[in-house]
Amino acid sequence: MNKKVFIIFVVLFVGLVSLGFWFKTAFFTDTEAVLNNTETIEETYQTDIYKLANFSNRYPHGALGDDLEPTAVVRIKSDGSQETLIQLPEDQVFETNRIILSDITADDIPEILLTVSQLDQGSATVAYSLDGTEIARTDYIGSRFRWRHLIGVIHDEANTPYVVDVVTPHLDAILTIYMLQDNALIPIYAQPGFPSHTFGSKDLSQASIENQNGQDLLFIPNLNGEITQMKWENGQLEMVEALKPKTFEGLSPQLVTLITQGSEAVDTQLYSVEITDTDQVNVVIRVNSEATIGQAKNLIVQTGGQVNTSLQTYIVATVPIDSLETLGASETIANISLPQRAMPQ
Ligand SMILES: [Ca+2]
Repeated sequence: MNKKVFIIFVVLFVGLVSLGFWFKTAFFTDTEAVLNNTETIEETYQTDIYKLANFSNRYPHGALGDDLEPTAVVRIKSDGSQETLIQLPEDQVFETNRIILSDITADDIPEILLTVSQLDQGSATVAYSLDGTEIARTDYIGSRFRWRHLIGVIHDEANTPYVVDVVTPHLDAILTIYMLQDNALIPIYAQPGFPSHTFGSKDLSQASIENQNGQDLLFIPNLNGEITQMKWENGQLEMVEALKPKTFEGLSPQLVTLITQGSEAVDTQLYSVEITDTDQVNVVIRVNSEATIGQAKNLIVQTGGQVNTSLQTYIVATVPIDSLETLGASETIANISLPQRAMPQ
């Protein structure tokens, strides 16, 4: 090989390598930025923040509305320093958007509770200590894309903690209660018929455990569309009250069902209609024509609501529950309804 040819080879080689680096930087930096910008609910213990991170699309299930799931838990100290406590292996993701910190070992130090999904086995509920060491888990469900909705920890009359989740909330919806035994969460109670989550919704608080006057109460929807309120005593769930769904005069039965039970439509997040935790409801409203969309927006604002976005004759808004009747009864948007198909482009 003469000198000239050799130099040309070197130049070409260096050029290709540089081009490769440029491509990697140009594309992957953006991808990583997007992946890590996904919204999650973090938790604080003492002064440390615990946060989900390192999003991946390697488990494209979409139970929570998209195919991006976190794969790591990081701890952020008050000085801003950050350390990775947990990084899942390549075949697993955290199929949740929130950290739950709750003590399950009765030592007054919380554990980190998360839903872990495995590519072939579906979901398990897993507990880690605050340093990221796994301390206990349920079995996996056993099939890909079979999810469980982790609700939290409930205490019985002796103040013993038990983990609560709903296995396959979009299918049999089996409310399950676990006790900690060695390194396992052992199911000791299981009852089907508690659809605690709407497929495709990012809202994991449709069921919750709340302490009222020293008593833990589980609030969870049943198949009748009621919110049941139960306590856990002597190894049994005891019904305290079943709250009937609110009635909304002037709204179509379809919309009322969607408001009280959530939407099965999974085309896009914009179509989920759900009660938020502040006594408000997110709605998609379709008005009769583009001419009246301005009036409809004004009405939403006047009744204490907020227009989040609008497109052609569709409005996506957050409104107080109590103003729904006003909105539905109004002539402006008398035909309040939910589109069942994809939003027009
Ligand atoms: Ca503990």
